[in-house]
Amino acid sequence: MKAAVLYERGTPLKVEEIEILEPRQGEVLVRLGASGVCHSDLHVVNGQIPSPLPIILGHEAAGTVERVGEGVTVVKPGDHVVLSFMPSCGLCRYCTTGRPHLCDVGARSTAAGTLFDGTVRFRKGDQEIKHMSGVASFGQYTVANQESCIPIREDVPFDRACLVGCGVMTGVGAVINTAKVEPGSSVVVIGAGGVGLNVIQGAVLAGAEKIIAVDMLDNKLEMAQQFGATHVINAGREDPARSVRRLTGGGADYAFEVIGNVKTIRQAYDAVQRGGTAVVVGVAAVGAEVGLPAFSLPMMEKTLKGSFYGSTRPRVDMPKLIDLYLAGKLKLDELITRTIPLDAVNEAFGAMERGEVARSVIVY
Ligand code: COD
Ligand code: ZN
Ligand code: ZN
Repeated sequence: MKAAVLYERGTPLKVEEIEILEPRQGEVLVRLGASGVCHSDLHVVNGQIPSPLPIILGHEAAGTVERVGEGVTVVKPGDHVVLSFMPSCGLCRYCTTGRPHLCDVGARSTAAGTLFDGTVRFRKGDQEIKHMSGVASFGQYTVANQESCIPIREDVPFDRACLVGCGVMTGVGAVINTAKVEPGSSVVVIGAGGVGLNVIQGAVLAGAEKIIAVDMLDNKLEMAQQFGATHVINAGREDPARSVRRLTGGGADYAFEVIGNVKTIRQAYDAVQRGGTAVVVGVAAVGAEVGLPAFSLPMMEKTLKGSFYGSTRPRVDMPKLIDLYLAGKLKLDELITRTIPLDAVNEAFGAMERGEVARSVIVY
């Protein structure tokens, strides 16, 4: 099959023919329909997210089950699926306490770039190729653990459905699952990119009253308004924390950092009022540290909290998000700036770096 392989950090992906092996016990061969290009894919290319190499990137995907290995019970050939980029074993301490996105087994195998059994299903000659997050969707097919396969209804196009696999779940879930924003709250979203726009529409779903979007680019702030932001701040022209305090009369109830930058994490913390919660969605470089005024943690009872993958319970949340889309209550069409062939994946990284797109989506 054709796939895009990262051989060396800081180099373009190589789109080439590679060998894909049959699914083994508990595994599923998926014919990919579409894959979003997310900033985390680029983070792996430039080394900000460490990963083994060579690897097939792509972690925001949907497709059709082609064949299943022995013992697969959750899907059958022909089923449409979204792929979860954190396969959850169902048995570890996190899975059994309702936090499948923190699964021990999933964390280990995704860090290793393998499936659950510690091996891979991609090869080029004698060389093994790793799987990003058990999804590896920058290719025509993939083999995934059945634990990654989330069945969905068939009346939603793959280029929409794939977005639920990362950006939409990560953003909407940060609001609904991680922060549990209450109706009437004031919410600040720092970074109105592919994920930040979904934090904004999550805040709309939660019934937030003020939704303040912060970005450096006016085109992103226009999109933010389209997704439900009631106010916008261009961080290149205004100090975000100060403008937020002015707009909210002292600070917001919630702030979300959706960039992965220590400076904007601090801005999120400063933007919340007494009793407020700052939620960090963006992943900063390994080793980066954030300084905080320590007195304000107890004295202002502020909370600083991380959110990974929107604290997703994929089998419940992902079909629900698709239902919301088909009911006209969640925007997916508007997230897709471009649909592209696999060969254009490197150009999609360029467009992302230049801030031109919410999402480029590879359609197979
Ligand atoms: N102030 C304000 N806005 C800024 C600043 C700044 N200093 N710097 C950048 N921005 C804006 C950009 O203009 C852009 O609009 C936005 O921030 C970033 O958006 P994108 O589209 O480039 O990136 P996303 O939305 O696709 O991804 C953002 C993440 C934070 C999710 C991602 O980069 C990340 O940290 N991923 C790891 C987290 C994770 O959960 N990974 C697993 C799979 S995603
Ligand atoms: Zn992603
Ligand atoms: Zn588990």
